[in-house]
Amino acid sequence: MNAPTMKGLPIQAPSYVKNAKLIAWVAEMAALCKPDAIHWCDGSKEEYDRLCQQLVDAGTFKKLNPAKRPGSFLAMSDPSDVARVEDRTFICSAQKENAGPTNNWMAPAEMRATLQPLFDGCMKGRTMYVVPFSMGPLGSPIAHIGIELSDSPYVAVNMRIMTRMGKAVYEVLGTDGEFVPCVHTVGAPLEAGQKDVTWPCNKTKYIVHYPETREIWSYGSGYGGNALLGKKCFALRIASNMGRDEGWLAEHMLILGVTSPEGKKHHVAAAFPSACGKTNFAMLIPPAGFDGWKVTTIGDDIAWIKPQADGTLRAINPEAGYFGVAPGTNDLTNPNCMASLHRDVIFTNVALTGDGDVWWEGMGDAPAHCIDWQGKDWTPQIAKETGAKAAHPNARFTVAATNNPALDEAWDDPKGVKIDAFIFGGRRSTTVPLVTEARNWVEGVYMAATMGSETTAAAAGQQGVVRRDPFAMLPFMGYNMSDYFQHWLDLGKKLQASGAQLPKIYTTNWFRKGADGKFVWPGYGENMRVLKWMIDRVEGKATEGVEHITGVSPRYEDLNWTGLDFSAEQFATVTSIDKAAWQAELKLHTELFQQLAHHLPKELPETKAAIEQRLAA
Ligand code: SAT
Ligand code: MN
Repeated sequence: MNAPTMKGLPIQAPSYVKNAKLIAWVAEMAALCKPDAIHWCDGSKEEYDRLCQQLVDAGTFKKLNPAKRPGSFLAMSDPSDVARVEDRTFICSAQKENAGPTNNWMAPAEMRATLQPLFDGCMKGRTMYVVPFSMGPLGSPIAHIGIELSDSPYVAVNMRIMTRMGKAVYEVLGTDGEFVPCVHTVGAPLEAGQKDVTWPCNKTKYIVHYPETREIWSYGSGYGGNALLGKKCFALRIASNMGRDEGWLAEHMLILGVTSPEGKKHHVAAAFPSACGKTNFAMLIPPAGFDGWKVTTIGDDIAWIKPQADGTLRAINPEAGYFGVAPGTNDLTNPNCMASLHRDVIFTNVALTGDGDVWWEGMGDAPAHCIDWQGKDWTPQIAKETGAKAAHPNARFTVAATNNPALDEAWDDPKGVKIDAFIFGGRRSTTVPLVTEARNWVEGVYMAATMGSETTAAAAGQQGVVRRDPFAMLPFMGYNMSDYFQHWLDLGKKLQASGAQLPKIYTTNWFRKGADGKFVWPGYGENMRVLKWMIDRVEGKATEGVEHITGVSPRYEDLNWTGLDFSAEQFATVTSIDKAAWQAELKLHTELFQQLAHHLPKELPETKAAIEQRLAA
């Protein structure tokens, strides 16, 4: 057999790469994308340092003051490339109804014909990085391997933090192991002699998934989930398809451990839409009145959850780092996160201070002057006059999980951790109470399926609009949403049949506002008060609480208030059920069910009818 070639030149795969399918695929993609060179990433520190220096030389990275932030860099993106592009994200299943009404769809053949000319020569003048990565602990039975080809060194270094990236992946892959092929280009080929820009990207963007063939093709963006393809594209959109076919769950959930003063440990998986404080909840520090309680982080964004023979669910964090929202993070809201960011961090779109450090809105006192995320002068006075933000609202940090002082000792355990409870939390200024426990699995699935949330800066487009965000998965669902609801219901039945105690399901809303338009619930570490109530319920220790139309909520006296000044009136403001608001809310559930009518499990309208009856009573 002839060696695969690029522009007639043989592909020089390193000797430790032995997977023939991989080598042939790289050759095929190189022939299409026509890069000037191919770099097979080995994941070493030396390689990381070299690529970071290259990014500094190119002007993409600024090296931060090593006395203030050792080993850290700041990237400022193109102002047009700052968030996920949901309207440019496609699920290209063979049948349109398998993508479902919540996804953009195009027939695979048509999409391939669209992408072919865009990818033809798209890497000219650039290097194609071959990035081998494992989602989940290397070799874990729950883990899966991906290979990302990208012409962005920014992507290569971020992937080294966000995943288990490097040479060892090839050993797991062997000669004939399976991998998910992920191709990414910024879509900005360079003609001979053309000078590069610091953040190459293209106005045209396509984030494309082929669920049947488990492929990802991404064009035109260098930012976050558009470009770091292990994250939302693989670990959620493609993995949700794998999970459906193989009987497991790929969820937009953090995973945390809670240890009581007696040393008893529980694990909770919690789904919140993007930029709704997931990282804060995953790193929560228990407040006054919770001496001896400890919260530890297994994951901050994504959970892969597999049912076991004994009817329990075990979860791993497929990622190895955090790509978290910087603005609003400070020593009060999330001290563990701030401590994680002392060194070896890649910041994107925060502000640069005069002493070579970073700043963002909500970090603390504003500097007298800094350079904003667009490279312009920023002062508090300019901000007052123009409203200019120093950091983009979706500015991010990329940091290794091992930087987190609250990292759980089992975070890298290939077996994962046993899940005792699920939380689904929307961002709602009205209607939805602070916390509700579902009376059973079906009711929990109903509450998760009908969850609404106000949109945030994590996605391009208008902010603050309420939209239905089932399971906080709306932008990340890789197949028909109603089939996904069915998958959850089926799993519940299966676990129940095995006689195991099902995890309890909760909904939370930290974001209710008072008449003055301000948040009433203090949130952050104080969320421990709600978490403790859940754990007590799981343990069968808590009082009965109060039963209402959608489930069970605690009474004021059911929570521990030591160390917090929060009155019964304030508690009523965040827990009250407003009949008129719920009548309006249920109309929106009806609209959602109309939209999702194809394959909608009958249990959901049945549950809705029961809620309506309770509301009318
Ligand atoms: O998809 S990103 O990782 O860019 C951001 C998010 O939605 O959490
Ligand atoms: Mn997320």
